[in-house]
Amino acid sequence: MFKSIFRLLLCLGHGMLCCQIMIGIWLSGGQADAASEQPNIILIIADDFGPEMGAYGDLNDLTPNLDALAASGAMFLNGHVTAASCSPSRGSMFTGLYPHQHGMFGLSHINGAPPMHDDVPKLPNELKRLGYTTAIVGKTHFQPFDQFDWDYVETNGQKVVYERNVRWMNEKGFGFIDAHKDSGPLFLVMSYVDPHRGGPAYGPGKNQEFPRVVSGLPEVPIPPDATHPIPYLAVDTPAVRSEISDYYAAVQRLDVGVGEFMTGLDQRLVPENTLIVFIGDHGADVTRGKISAYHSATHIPYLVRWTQHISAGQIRDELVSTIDLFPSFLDAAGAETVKPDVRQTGLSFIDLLCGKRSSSEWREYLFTEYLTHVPWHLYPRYTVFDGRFHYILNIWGDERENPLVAREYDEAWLAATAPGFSDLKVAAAYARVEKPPQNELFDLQKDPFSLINLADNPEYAQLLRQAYVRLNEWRLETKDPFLDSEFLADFDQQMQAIHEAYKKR
Ligand SMILES: [Ca+2]
Repeated sequence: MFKSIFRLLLCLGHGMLCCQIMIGIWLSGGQADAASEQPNIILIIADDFGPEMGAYGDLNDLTPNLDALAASGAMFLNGHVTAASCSPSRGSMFTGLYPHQHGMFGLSHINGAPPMHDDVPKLPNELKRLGYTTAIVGKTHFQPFDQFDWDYVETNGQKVVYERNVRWMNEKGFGFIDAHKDSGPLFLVMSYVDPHRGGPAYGPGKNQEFPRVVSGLPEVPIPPDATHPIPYLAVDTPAVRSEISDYYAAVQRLDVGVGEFMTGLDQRLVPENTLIVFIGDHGADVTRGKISAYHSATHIPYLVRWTQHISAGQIRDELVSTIDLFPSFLDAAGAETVKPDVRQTGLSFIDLLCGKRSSSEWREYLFTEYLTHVPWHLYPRYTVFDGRFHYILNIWGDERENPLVAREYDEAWLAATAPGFSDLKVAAAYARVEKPPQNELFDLQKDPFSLINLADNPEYAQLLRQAYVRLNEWRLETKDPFLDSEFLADFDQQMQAIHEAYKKR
């Protein structure tokens, strides 16, 4: 109770707002009921979505509903996932651990690929312990799924089912809310599939497209010739515009879906008693986005709304990670111990957004990693970002080629690696994707799209050393098993064996 009052008093919305809140507490005799102390928690995840929103300055400006959500609470400018691959990233959301800690190093659906360790903290289980009813609607893509305690998951009796149709998704979410909203606080994950690519399998000649229109949405997809390519592609051709317009059409559909979900949500649950977070699970599926380690790979939209607790219109530049979701949700839910597991290093952004923790007390360095996607994409790399400089350590850099560059379906890749491509700076950046050096260092302030590698520039030698030392400290602190070269060699062999078995199927 002390904690709740303390937090309310410190909320950024001063004056009349705090008066209203205090009156509410007095009217309830100083005993706010359990429901009002424990907000409903709604986590909305978009699949393969970087901050391509109007609110983040995207030139196509196609996200009025997401922008409205951003304006109604806090928008983090420096939100990142832990890894730019679906399963490892999602594992971090639900455990508060980095992939090298939770153990699901790559995609979870390939036979033999490692699942998360049995003993990881599990977000829905912890919230259930605190009285929540839990549900996940849509894409899951993490294992061992059955050890996570969901009260509601849509299945066909054997496995989880979901659709790209955003209205189908919303209908399932509303069904869960309507059935359980009177029985205590809810934890609901809405995990949309857009703007993930869809269609046939990856591979030469099997161009995997972004699905432009699904179930009639969007009603008016952006035309190719009006589309601004995603800026960090740094390539603009008619073919790129055509492909990327399909990505943005999928973003339009996501925006409609989230907008309609928000409308229905606010009709069902009291806004001041409902904490909402919107994130992507990593950047767009284009070169130097998904499945890489660049800033653009892990940078995501990161929005938080909690009406009357978090003042609207906050634009924040702290470095936040998806490992912060776990402690933040437990904090909001009133858990006595915000960090139930010593391995967790996330921070509660509730404290930050309500003024209990100042910006100067927040983290100075943000860490990400990439280990593998499917097992035959193993290429360990680690990054540290201080808000300006982004350092990437490629463990096999200068030694092995990156196995995941054959993006025959990626028009920017095709353009930037074609003979005669004239922008040498951009060509060099794309060449580094295929043959990474051991060290990459970018000044995001001067070079926002990570095109100029400063690692070999003597002027940055000291900064490079410091970044390497800090990164190594983090790997030691978080007990990264890949620090052991024998562990890495054994894992490499295991992954190759899985690949051989997969090819013989
Ligand atoms: Ca994804």
